[in-house]
Order: sequence, then structure tokens, then C-alpha cells
Amino acid sequence: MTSADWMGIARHTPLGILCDLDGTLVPFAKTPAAARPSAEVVALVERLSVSSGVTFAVVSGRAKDWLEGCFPAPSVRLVAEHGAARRGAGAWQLTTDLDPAPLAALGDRLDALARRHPGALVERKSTTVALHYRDVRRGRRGELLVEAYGLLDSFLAQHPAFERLEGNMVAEIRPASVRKSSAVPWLRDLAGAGARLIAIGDDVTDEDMFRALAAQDESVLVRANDDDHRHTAARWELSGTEQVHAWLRWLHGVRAGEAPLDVPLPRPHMRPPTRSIAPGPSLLVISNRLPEFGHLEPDDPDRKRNVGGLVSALEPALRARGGMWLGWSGRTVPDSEPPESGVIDDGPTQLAWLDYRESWYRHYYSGFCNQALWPVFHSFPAQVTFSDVDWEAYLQVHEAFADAATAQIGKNGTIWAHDYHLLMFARAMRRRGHLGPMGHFLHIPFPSLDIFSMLPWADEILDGMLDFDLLGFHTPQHVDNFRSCAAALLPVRIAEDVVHHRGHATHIAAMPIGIVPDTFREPSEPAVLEEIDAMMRSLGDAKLVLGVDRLDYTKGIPERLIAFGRLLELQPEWRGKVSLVQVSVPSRADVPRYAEQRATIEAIVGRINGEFGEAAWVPIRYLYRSYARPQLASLYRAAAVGYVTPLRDGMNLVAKEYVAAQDPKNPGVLLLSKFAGAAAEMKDALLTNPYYPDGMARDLHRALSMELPERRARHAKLLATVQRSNAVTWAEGFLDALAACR
Ligand code: ADQ
Repeated sequence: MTSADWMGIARHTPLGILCDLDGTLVPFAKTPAAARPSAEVVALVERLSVSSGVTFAVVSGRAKDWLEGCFPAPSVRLVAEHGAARRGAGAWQLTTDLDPAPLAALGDRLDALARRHPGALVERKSTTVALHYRDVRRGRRGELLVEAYGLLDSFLAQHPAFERLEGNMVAEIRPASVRKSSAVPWLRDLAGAGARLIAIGDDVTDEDMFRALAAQDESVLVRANDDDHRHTAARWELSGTEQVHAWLRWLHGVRAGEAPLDVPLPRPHMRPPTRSIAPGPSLLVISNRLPEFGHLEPDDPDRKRNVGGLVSALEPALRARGGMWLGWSGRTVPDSEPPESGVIDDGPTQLAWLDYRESWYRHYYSGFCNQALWPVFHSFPAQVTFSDVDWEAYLQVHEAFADAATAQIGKNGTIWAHDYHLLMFARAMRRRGHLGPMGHFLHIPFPSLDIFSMLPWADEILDGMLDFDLLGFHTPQHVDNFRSCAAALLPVRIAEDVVHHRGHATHIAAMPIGIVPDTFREPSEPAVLEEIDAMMRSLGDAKLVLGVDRLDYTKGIPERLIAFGRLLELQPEWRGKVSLVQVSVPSRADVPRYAEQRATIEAIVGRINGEFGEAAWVPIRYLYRSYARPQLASLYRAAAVGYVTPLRDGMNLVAKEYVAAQDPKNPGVLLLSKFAGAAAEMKDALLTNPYYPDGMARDLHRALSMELPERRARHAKLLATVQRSNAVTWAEGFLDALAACR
């Protein structure tokens, strides 16, 4: 179809129009109440809706009473609250029978939040609650979003029949079954047999409508400005509400048989070209794994765990800046087939994915990443396996990621790469002519010079890392290690936190990652916690010592179990009065060292339980599985001691999650390894040495015996740290620092 064919559809009878309100018929205003259609627009819509053969529906996320107040004429069909309520020829009907009562309590909590954040506004409707933050100062939005997403996430964990919807500077909770797309078949029925429909809108929620249209229908995206390059299912586009008004006037004129007005008609939506000239998203995040997206790999527990913290930390920043996330799909294809890639566009964050060849999985992921870089960076030289084939695969996968990235982001876009899987990414991108800022955050430790030098490719890796503009690490110690390695292995010039190399300056900084504390604070509904409650009942009066980790030799799980056994030996008064629950989520099971670790742990648990267990008391419960976040939060809250004792860790989020989940009136004690990055910030934890079983047993005794005033004092300081240095301040801080590098 060409523009000229617009005349054909404009004259078609019957014709149905599904028209969004905010951003389409009405420009955005400071508050939702201020964004009302003018009398002229209302009159235009009414005139169109009484034209013969036209059925006109305003399809909006607004409350039904508000919508009806704007469009009282019954000839205008109304769809309110994203499809939850509709006004056809007669009275309003609700399309969902979900009990909206839980929303009232959520609305109250959001109200309390909005009162503390000037500019934030809560809108309550019959089936949804929305938090608007357009009017919150830009630099203050991060703080609001940390708290807001904490509230919303814990609400959703307890009420799975609802979902979160991301609009333009608004987060909304609505029934998961409700979609604007439901208006499409409804309007087709109202319009009558043979109807063609035109859907027009500017919002992500309108994409549901666009996708539900049939071949004979048309979809028009209303772009706010020329920099709005988001992906859309629409075939046509207009710019701004003025053009929408002009086009509707044209449509009315055509149907009234008048001479057509000379106005811009919807023009074909140009999909961004797939090469580097694409303007693309302004920010591309890239990591080995993508945040969970059910379409590809619903049942892989490792993948769900893998980026959980990263997703919470990055989501608000990506949303605020309009970003895309690129990573491995989690699928492998035989080497004889070409790996596929693609983009998923139906969530708040666009996801671009890439399949791995089987040899890449073997040599890049299991090989170089997990058997060379992981043990070296964690200072476990005995676990290292080096091979040229693995190194070659490491470089090859960087090339594949760089190709996928250049297809999505323009030359000047901002790139943020994550972790040891992508150390050479900036180099691959610079070779493709990328000019925009590129930063890297390392989630694991950076080792000292003597350990790092074990890598046969140490110089080349450092050289590649120095193509980034910003390198972020968890702790000042990791930054110092990097600085010493660069100074020793390359001809660099270092001026404080800037490393100059080959005419390029790389900033290096310690930026400890955080969590979204509220998501661990909210008590959950009894139904969600039934399983945890049953476990707690089975422990009787015994105090709970809790270990939670991915099953990894760096986490010090055998050492922790042995020290617990030493406690029972050295302090027999604890027998029958304390139980250790160790929850290990399966991880990298195809790397031999991980399978061995599992067998070692099971043997130690068996030995200690055999030696000390009694009929009514099991000293150690070992659970090889993952838990949902509300269950984990409840376990944390129930534990008298958070037993977090990695032999080495970049940060360790479990330590922060444990603190966030405690009841401040009666908190447990965090027993933390001094070799976790978290120890640099969490000095008020009880710090311990996991290599020394007798010392750790004594520290455990001290933690279990600690009196309430000391527990409260330590917890208050730890909680302040966890709240201050949180996920959103981390992501925003990194991106601000990256922007400042240029
Ligand atoms: P990890 O080595 O995976 O992360 P960690 O920081 O402790 O280690 O994060 C683990 C995450 O998995 C936590 O959010 C935790 O809640 C979750 N988890 C663990 N066991 C679980 C279980 N049984 N069920 C459900 N969830 C479970 C890497 C680095 C760390 C660094 C992070 C973030 O190794 O040092 O802190 O990245 O940068």
C-alpha cells in the first residue's frame, strides 16, 4: 500500500478506528489531570463517530469515569484501563473479574511514597494503580524507582494475577489478563461484517493493538519526536498530536465528500536499517546471559539465577534511558548450522539475542570463561585449564557479539559490557569503527599481579580492556590490582584513576554493586511461604544458621560445613539447639570441578549428620535447589545467622540480601568472609576467615550468642549501607561516570 491508498481505506465502509488518547489525541502534560482533550478535539471525535459507516473508539489506559467525562456522547465508544472496561452502545462492561481489593493497599503505600518524592503522582482506577514520575526531577528518579520497584515487585510476587506495565514515565499494575488488543475483535464486531480497522497510538501498550490487527487493517505509530527510534509493529507513522488531529480532520472530510485537505498523511514506518548506520537505542547493555525471558528457556534454573541481581540493578536505568540488552539466548546450535540472532520487543527493555555454536559453548563458555578466567580471577590457580582452542573461541565469540551489537546500535551509542565474558568487547567494537562511549563492569574480583600473570594472554587481555573508556570494579583493592597489572605488563602512563595507553584514556573506579533492598523486606502472603514455614516448623526451637549460594568452589561451602562441625565439637552446648540450612542452586554442572564439588559437599553433610545427628535433630539440611525471591527473603528473615563465607567473591549479593531481609527490631547476625568484596563496605558484619575452621567455629559461636543491643546496632549500620549503595545508584552512577569520561 502507498500513501495514495489512504484514500481507499478512508472511504471504506464499515471502518473502525481505535485511537489512543494520551500522546496521540492529547499532548502529554505535567499531570494526568492536566492532559484533557480540547473542546475542538472532542467535537472532531464526535463528528467522526456519527459519520455513517465509522465506529470510533478511544482506547486508553485512563479510568472509565475520567474518559466518560471527556467523551460523554454515547456515539463515541470507549475502552478504559487498557481494555479492562468498555462502553459500547450501552452501559460500561468490565472484561475482568479479578478482585481489585489488593490494589487499594498498594495504592496507599504508593501514596505514602509519592508524598516523599516531589512530582510523583499516584493514579487509582477500578482495576489498576499507576505511579507517574514524569514530573520528578531527573536526578531524583533513581531513588524513587528503587523504592517503587521494591513495592511493586513484592506486590507482584504475592499477586501473580497482576502484572507491571511500563508506560511513558509511568509504572502501572494491572490485571495480567487485560490488554488493549482485546479491543480489536470487539470493535470489529461493533463495526460490522467486512470492517477494516485503523489503530493509532504512541505508547508501548498500543503495540498490543497493532499486533492484533488483521491483514486488511492499518496501524499508525505516533512518534513524539525524530529521536524516537523504538521498534514498533506499526506500518505507518505520524509525528505528534497535531498531525493526528489534521489527519482525523482529513478523514472526516473525505467521508463527508469534501475536497481533501492538504495535510501530511501517515507515512510508511521506516524500520531502522540493520547495519551500523542505524540510530538504534542510545544505550546497549551486553552480558553473556540475558535477563529471563520465558520464550527461550523457561526451565533453566541457572539462567534465572544468573542475572537476577543484574536485572534488578539495570532495569530502571535501562528504562529511564531507553536501552537494549544483548546477550546469549541460552541455546546452542550444531557447528554445521549458522547461529541465529534476533530481537524481542515486547517487554519494558528490548532484548537482542544470539545463539552460540556448540563449540563456543564448550570452548568459550565452559572453557575459557569458566576454566581459565574464573579460577584465575578468583585466585584459584590449581583449578586452571588453559588451551589455545579456548582462547580462540573467546575471541571468536567477541566478534559475533560485536557483529550483533553493530546491527543494533549506532556508531555514537553508549555501550555497557558486563563481566569476564566480555573483556575484549571494546576492542572488537573499535575495530568496527564504534565511536561512542564504552564501559565495562567486572562482577568478579580482579586478581593481584602474580596471579594475573599466569594467564598466557595476560598482556593482550589488559590491552583489550584498555579500549574501554571506563572500567568499573567492586572494590578499591580490585582497582589497585588492575593498576599494578597494567603498570607492570604494558607501557602505560597512569595518572591516579586514568590509565593512558596507545593515545587512549581509560578511567578506572570502584563502584560496588547493590541490591533493591525493599524486594527482600516485604513479608509475603502465607500461601507463598507454606513450604518455608513447614521447614521452619521441622527445625523446632533450634536456631537457624543459613548458607545460600550458587554451587561453586569459590563460595567455600565445604569449609563452611566443616567449621559448623567444629562448632558442634568445640561447643557441645549447641548440639540440638542449632541447625545449618545450606541452599545451593545448581550451577555449571558440566564443568567437572563443579560436579566434584557437589559430591564433596554431600559427603561432608553425611559425615557431620552421622556423627552428631539425633532422632529429633538433624544438624545440617542440604538443599540443592533454587528458591523464588519471597521464599528466600523469608528464609533470610528466619535465620539467626547469615553464614556467608566465600573463599573469594567479587561482591556477594547474598550478604546484602540477608541484611535487607532482617527485622530491624530483632535482627540476625551477618557472619561474612573477609575475602568477599562485600566486606570492604560491610565492616559492621562479623568478619571471618573461611580458611581457618577453628576460628570460623568460634566466630559462629559469637554470632549465635550475640545479645540484642549489639545485633541491632550492627544491623542498623549495615542496613544504612545496603540502602544507600543500592542497585539503582550503582547503575546510574556507572552510566553518569561513563558519560563524564567523554
Ligand atoms: P554470583 O557468584 O552468582 O554473582 P552473588 O553475588 O552471591 O554471587 O549472587 C547470587 C544471587 O543468586 C543472589 O541474588 C541470590 O539471591 C541468588 N541465589 C543464590 N542461591 C540461590 C538459591 N538457592 N535460590 C535462589 N536464588 C539464589 C557474581 C559475582 C558476585 C557478585 C555478583 C554481582 O560472583 O561476587 O556479587 O556477580 O556483581
